[in-house]
Amino acid sequence: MSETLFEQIIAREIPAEIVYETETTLAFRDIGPQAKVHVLVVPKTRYRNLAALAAADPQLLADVVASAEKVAELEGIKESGYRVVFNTDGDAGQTVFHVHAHVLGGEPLSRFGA
Ligand code: IU
Repeated sequence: MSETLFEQIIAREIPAEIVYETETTLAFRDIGPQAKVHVLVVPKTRYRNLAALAAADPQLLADVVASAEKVAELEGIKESGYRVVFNTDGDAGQTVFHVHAHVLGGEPLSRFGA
């Protein structure tokens, strides 16, 4: 049994619109986009959040960051600029406890806040 739906997406057990894949990462469109471009990049190995990933496997974190940049390039937003977000726990609204980078862009983004 998978820990989160993201394992099932990685295993191709449930569909997702995949935009990029490497040996260690998978990128797919968010089902509830918060910007014109909203893609999630996940490591294929599950860690609960950014800090856990960074502590356990810094190379894998670097792979996620490199994949996020590649997604920006593929989506045509590398030059205009984009945002990479890792939500962590309650107040940040993390709902899926398989670390993922949100890659957001394609339009001017509002600043951070509540
Ligand atoms: P969060 O950082 O944990 O809040 O982000 C989880 C995201 O995963 C959220 O933006 C959802 O819309 C998105 N998502 C998805 O794209 N596909 C899914 O099957 C599930 C969640 I579950």
